[in-house]
Amino acid sequence: MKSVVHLAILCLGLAKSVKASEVLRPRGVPLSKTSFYDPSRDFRCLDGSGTIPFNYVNDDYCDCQDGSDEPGTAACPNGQFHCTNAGHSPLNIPSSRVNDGICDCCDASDEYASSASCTNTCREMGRAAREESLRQQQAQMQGYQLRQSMIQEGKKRNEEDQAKITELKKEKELADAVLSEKEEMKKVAEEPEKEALEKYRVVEEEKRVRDEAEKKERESVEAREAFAHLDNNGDGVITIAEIQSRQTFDTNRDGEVSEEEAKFYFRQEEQMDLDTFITSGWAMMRPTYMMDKGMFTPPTTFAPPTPEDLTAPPPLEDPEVSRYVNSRANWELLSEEPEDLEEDYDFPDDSNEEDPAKEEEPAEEEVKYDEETQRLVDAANVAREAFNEADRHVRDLVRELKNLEEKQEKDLGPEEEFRVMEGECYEFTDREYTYKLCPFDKTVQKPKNGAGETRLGQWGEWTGSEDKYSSMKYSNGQACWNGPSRSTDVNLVCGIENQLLSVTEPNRCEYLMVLQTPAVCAKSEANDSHDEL
Ligand code: MAN
Repeated sequence: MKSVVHLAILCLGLAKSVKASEVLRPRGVPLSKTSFYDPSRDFRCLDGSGTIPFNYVNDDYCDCQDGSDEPGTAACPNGQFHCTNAGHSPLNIPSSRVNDGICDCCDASDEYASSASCTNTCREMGRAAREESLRQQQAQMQGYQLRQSMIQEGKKRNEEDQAKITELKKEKELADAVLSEKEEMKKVAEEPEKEALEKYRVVEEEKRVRDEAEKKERESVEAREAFAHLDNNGDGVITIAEIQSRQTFDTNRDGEVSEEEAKFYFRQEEQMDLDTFITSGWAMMRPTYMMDKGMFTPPTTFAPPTPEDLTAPPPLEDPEVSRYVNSRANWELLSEEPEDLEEDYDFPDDSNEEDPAKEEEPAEEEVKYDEETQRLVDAANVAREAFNEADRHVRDLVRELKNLEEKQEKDLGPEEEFRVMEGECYEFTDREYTYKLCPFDKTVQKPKNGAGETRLGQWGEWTGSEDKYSSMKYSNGQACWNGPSRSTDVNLVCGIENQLLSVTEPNRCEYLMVLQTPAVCAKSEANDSHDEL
């Protein structure tokens, strides 16, 4: 019984095969293996594991370990079914897909006994595939031609850069010479200037001491006047009661000068003599006193004191500082009742440059040099400026040279084909980020929500395995949170324009970019025939 079934299946298989390929072979056998399937002999399993009568081939029963006896059925788990796919490309599929109801082969040969009504689509598919292949060939051809232009341009730029380096080096030699010359001239000009200014150093110091003394004297006169004014009974001391008698010191404007308000100026003492007044009391009192007299304007940039300021003992060391800080009660008032103040005090508006506080202290006069000294200072200034300019020029040249030399150290392709990409950047945007690849420089990622850029790597090296120039590595990018620094691999594929085709992140903080560029387009057969034409 088994052999009858064998025969029937075998015949069916052979009959169909004949139609498909014109060469007699069992179903699912590729043309290249026809000789192993000779119906006039027993079949020897292709792995040599056994020999079976030929009618066991494709009998839907797996006899050989390698599945070679069942190329046209799904009987062997490891069998291979070959579709001829005439008009398109042949295909090998696992034989488990034979008659599984799904059309795998375009010639429908894998579904010869199933309910799937597969039709032969090989002609159409073949045509489309040939068209696509032609298109690709043409693109490769065009890309290859573009690559030639990139090579040409790259070589040209390389020469230009090289020439520029030579030129810059010469220019730097000259600039160095000019710099030394200017340095010498500066020295020569500064020597007499220094000597001439030496005389003035003494004069300037004397003047500073004089100004200081004058200032002290002015303040002392001012303090004495105020003291005399505040010392109602002329007994040579100012008491708390005397301060309380002056509305001026009603800092919280409640209509009376409380003891506390008055005591503020006395530092725990009950009264103050002239000396104490001059050395400390006046400095604290002065702003309030002068403001009341309309002679003092608080600085507009001065911040009102904080609550801590108001409880801390008043700092008195520096009269300039304490003069302002100790007017704390006034500031308290300022922040509490600004409207009232506007009425009581004549606050200057911001544009008013007449500042009485400033007016009191005469501006420091510049020491005037005699004509000869001034001439020497001017000459030294000119020499210094000339030196600085020469120095700037040298530094600019050094920078430019360094950039160019660094660029020259980069491997921009065996034929300089990648040089034109140096200095360019290519972008790719996905749902979340815009990525940027600046070849031979860096890769970056910028979130679309407007946040800052993240560096994904700096130019590292060529890393292609078969062809070194087929991929690049950018490493040492920004550190990944709790991980290594970010890095990017860039695979280069042939295409007719430089374009970043895709960016993915296969592993966290490891990015993969695909850059299309004519620079990697190899010569195709089409190029050869094109060249011949
Ligand atoms: C950012 C981006 C991502 C990256 C994470 C890692 O969100 O750079 O690409 O995976 O940081 O924390």
